[in-house]
Amino acid sequence: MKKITSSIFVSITVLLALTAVAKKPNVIVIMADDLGYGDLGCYGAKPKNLKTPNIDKLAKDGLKFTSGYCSASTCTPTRYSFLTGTYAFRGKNTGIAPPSSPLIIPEDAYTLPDMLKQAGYKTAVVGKWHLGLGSPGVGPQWNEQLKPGPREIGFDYNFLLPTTNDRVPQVYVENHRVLNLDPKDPLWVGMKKPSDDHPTGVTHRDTLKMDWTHGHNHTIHNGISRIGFYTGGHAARFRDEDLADKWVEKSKEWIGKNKKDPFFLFFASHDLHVPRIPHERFRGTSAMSYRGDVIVQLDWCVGEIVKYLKKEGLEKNTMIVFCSDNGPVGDDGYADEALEKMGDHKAAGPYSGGKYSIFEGGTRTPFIAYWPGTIKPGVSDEVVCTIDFAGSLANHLGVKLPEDACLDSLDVMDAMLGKKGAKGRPHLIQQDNGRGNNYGYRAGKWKLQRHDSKKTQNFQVNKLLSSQRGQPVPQYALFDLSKDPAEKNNLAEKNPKVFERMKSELQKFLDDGRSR
Ligand code: NG6
Ligand code: CA
Repeated sequence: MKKITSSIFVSITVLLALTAVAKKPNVIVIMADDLGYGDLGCYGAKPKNLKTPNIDKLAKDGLKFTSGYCSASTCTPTRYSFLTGTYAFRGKNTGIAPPSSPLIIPEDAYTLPDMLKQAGYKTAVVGKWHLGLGSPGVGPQWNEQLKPGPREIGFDYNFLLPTTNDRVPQVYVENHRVLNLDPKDPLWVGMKKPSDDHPTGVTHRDTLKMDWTHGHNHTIHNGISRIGFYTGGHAARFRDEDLADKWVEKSKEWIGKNKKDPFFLFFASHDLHVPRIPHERFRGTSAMSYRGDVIVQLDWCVGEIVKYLKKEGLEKNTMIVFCSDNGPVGDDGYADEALEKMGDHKAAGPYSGGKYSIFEGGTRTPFIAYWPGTIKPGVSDEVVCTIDFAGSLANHLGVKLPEDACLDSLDVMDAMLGKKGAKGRPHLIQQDNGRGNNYGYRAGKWKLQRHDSKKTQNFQVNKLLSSQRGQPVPQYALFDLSKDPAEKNNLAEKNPKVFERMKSELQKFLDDGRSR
């Protein structure tokens, strides 16, 4: 009798556990690189030849956000905040990471993938990393074990482009190793020219397949000069043209192996970051220079992932969120005709600024949540941000975040799921790069700009629209986004009370060291 009761008890427990597991959706975050608010068909891109049918389908059958943000207008701080749930300006060395940066997320930090593992998930990152590898003060040991890295901060698996592809070296990192590295041809990476006769973008400029416009003139690989120098590791080097295919291949492979458990995949595309080098089959698909062609390539990747989920019967139990790491840029260092072929295309949509800027164009970016059968198709104006995944998913999965972690990650899960009456963020801090340079602060319809850096007070950097280049900005300005999305009309003097309130709220969140 005792035996029967206990076996019934065991079965019920197993059943309960299984039901609990069934309720945990797989989560795939597809993060584009330098994709602007207006760069997709579903966000109003007009050019006839810029077709993004697969992402448009996510938007049509999912929830398209019109106030979806990344937390910074450059890559490293957005990714830092995405994984730690804390604004990057609170951390050290969180600006754009150089080629030899050590891991900038402290090993003992509680991260989004840590939280998901606690909830029983398998976790992986495939694609661009750009958060450093190796110990503080040491950095990446390219010929040895590359750690700490993603696996030390919560990922079970990683297949990476270590920094960003305009930085050296052009090799894949799988878990702790450079893939296909021949020990007889060690990889050396540095910021100083290794020998007088080392060919660079300056000395061998006429051999380049794509010329540089600023920076990016050190070591040449695949006919393209980069930021930083390297030698060796020849067998390990990849072709820029093959990155997108590789991300898709490795993602499918990993999902295939891990589909029995709930899984979290961070699909970190390199498109449309410079150097923009589409695979041969995508060349000329957009009639908008390589910048357009890699948007088409990115769209293809999204289509492949969705197709694979369907094939494996995973689509209904997988939440996909599509987003970007910062706003758009035209010339970001290579002569790829992005600006020249932009025509009337408005890469930042109705917003001003773009990458590097705290104007809306810097951080207001495409944001689509897709989970067929669970998220009702529609459009949402609620404010959501890439920093909110930890807080939102934790609540959904019944995990309690530690008090001293994910300090700015809010629970906006109901808004992401499009639940009726659900509210997004009441406030959001936007930053440009690094620590405490410039901030945007949005609360409701109001947007405060705070430019602490003298450089941007004199010159609001905007490489996207040359007409706006070099416009001076005051340290503080106030805008009503509901009437003035382009932030042209400074209302600070007309609304002194709102202006003072916004200034002090922002200051309080900076001083408090947290906002949740
Ligand atoms: C800048 C690079 C730019 C790009 C950016 C990082 C120069 C002159 N400019 O320093 O090309 O690499 O860093 O982009 O070198 S991000 O999207 O990864 O933040
Ligand atoms: Ca970026």
